[in-house]
Amino acid sequence: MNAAPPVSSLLGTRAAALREAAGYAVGRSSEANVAQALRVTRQVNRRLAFSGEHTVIALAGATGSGKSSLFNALCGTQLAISSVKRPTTGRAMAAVWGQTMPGDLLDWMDIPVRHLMETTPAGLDGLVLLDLPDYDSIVTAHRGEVDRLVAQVDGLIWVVDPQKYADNALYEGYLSRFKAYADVMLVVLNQSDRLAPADLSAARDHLRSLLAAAGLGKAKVFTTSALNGAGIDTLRAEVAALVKSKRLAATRLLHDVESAALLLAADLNRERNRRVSDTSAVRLVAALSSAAGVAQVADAVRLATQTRGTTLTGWPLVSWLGRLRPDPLKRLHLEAFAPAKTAAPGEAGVPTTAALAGRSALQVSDIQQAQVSTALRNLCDDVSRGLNPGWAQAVREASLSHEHTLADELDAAVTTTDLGTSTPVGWWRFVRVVQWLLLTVAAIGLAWLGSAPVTKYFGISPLPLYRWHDIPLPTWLCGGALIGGFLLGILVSFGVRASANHRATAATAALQAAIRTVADTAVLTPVNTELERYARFVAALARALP
Ligand SMILES: Nc1nc2c(ncn2[C@@H]2O[C@H](COP(=O)(O)OP(=O)(O)O)[C@@H](O)[C@H]2O)c(=O)[nH]1
Ligand SMILES: [Mg+2]
Repeated sequence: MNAAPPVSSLLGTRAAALREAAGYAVGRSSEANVAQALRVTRQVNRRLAFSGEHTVIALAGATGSGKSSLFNALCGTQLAISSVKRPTTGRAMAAVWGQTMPGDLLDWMDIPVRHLMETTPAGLDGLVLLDLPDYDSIVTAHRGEVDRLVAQVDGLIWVVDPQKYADNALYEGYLSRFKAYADVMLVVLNQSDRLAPADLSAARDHLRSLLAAAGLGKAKVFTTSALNGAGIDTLRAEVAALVKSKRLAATRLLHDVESAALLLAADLNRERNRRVSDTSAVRLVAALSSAAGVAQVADAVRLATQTRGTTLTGWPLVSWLGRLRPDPLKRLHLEAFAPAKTAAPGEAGVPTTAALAGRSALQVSDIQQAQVSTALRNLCDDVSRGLNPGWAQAVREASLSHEHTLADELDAAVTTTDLGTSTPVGWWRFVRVVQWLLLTVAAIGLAWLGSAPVTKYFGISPLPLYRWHDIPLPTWLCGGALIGGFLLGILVSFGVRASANHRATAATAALQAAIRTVADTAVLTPVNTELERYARFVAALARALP
């Protein structure tokens, strides 16, 4: 085998990527799969923390298959049976070849019964061989010990005997969990001395076919006899080859990482560039605008502008009537607006956003509420297409993260938006001056006409009544100014209407911008953040997989 296989260098990066992916998947992917991924990464970290010098290989199998006998045969001494330190067969036992006892490693694996071999045959330096309890033990604790250790070892020698090897339940049940590790698994048909050579060969072929059917076709099959030593040297040589390759531990762990990553990636949609589309965003803003009463406010702005403009620029003799009409903005509690930009919030006379929030008298109908719900649902459906239910649910929750404050946020957006109605339109003042001038002229004309009895009473010579086209000048003045003012009022009303429309349009734009900000903070940003998390999850998973 070649030195420095790439597998060990891959392990660290893949395990880190799996850890990252699991972190993103918490609360989204299946809890069991996330837990498994985290367990595997912990396992890798712990195992990598110990020196790579040691390769842990366990003998596992059914009761009486010959695990302990093979353990002794491989050790070349009666360790397993003679050891008086071994209180029950419920605990594993370790034999270590090499100069030193890997105490930390065995402590971590919780194997108190350990033996350092006196001599180390060529090729076995660094081998830690475990004799496991019976996987089919009737004692639950023994089975638990087997489960715990097979998850921690680097390699497995599965021992079967001629009586029980054909047990179908074994292949479909217990062994199926090793599918991913078949290439680093040895299967030993022990007690070969009990079969005639022809039967042994047939049994071996049968065993191979059973393994292949169970998806373990890559596992190498050996035949041994712990009794007469047949096949033991070949098995030991194979074990030595595994130790020498130094790739066992990393390969086993790499398989673990891969399996855990595949679990997380199960029916995963790899489409990562998910973002809320412009269409969805626009629809949401439209629904929110409707719910926030933007149209209502715009209508109020139009009406208020028109009333104020007409009152100011109309014929003064009748325009004062406009003041009697209720201001539609006041009715919506929107009249108190003073833009926060003009003074620091909280300053005297300037209402703060908080003080204004939730104070508008706009009513949200059930229909508008339903429109918002529909827009939110469509938006989520759009970006969650093909996502696992857990992730789709997370997106949905992100879209509803401001559910309880959304109404207030919208109201605050409406009440703090400058509707542009605080000052009169510039030309209105000019028209007003003209209107009053005309009225003054009319008054002068009237006074002139009515001056005759007064001058007569005081014995003063009457004011001359200059005539033009046979009509006295003051009559011209009075009538002309009155008719002029009236006509000007009518003419100007068209201009006021245009101003009102213009202001309503401007107010709509300002309100929609404010609502877009609410949509951003309350919905779009939380949803996009969740989608970014998904993208990072998919990317990390891709790095964890080959
Ligand atoms: N004929 C024969 N008997 C064996 C062989 N290996 C083990 N045995 C016997 O099978 C029984 C169970 O062996 P043991 O090693 O304790 O099996 P374990 O339960 O898997 O540890 C013992 O009586 C052994 O002597 C073998 O290769 N050939
Ligand atoms: Mg035993």
